[in-house]
Amino acid sequence: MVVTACALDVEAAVTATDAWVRGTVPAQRSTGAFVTLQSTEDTRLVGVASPIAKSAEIHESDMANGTMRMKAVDFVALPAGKRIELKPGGYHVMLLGVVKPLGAGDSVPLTLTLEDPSGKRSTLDVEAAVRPLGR
Ligand SMILES: [Cu+2]
Repeated sequence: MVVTACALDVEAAVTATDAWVRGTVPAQRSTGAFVTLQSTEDTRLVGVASPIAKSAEIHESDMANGTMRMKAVDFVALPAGKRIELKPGGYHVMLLGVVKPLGAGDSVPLTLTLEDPSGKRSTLDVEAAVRPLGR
């Protein structure tokens, strides 16, 4: 699925592809969401929201002393023309307070908030397919 946001007064067009969310088990309240983004102009991903989660944070994973850790970051830079992959082990969206189990066949609406260098914000709606655990 390809979604492109293009506001009339902003030159940047951001394309989102391969959006997916990791499936959950019944008691699980958080999970990761992933998407590949490409912008025609320098842009930043500054926020994410979803109706299936109480909140969402942008996280970055890194290895420290052989352990995978993650921390919240304020944004992900989307340099002009560069494909930026949010993926396991790298940048990802953390969905927190997930309100229902997510399984195969479900899809999760995500609203991405983008900010151009002048600070002007726009949103991009993406539908992310759930990938069952273990794949
Ligand atoms: Cu995370």
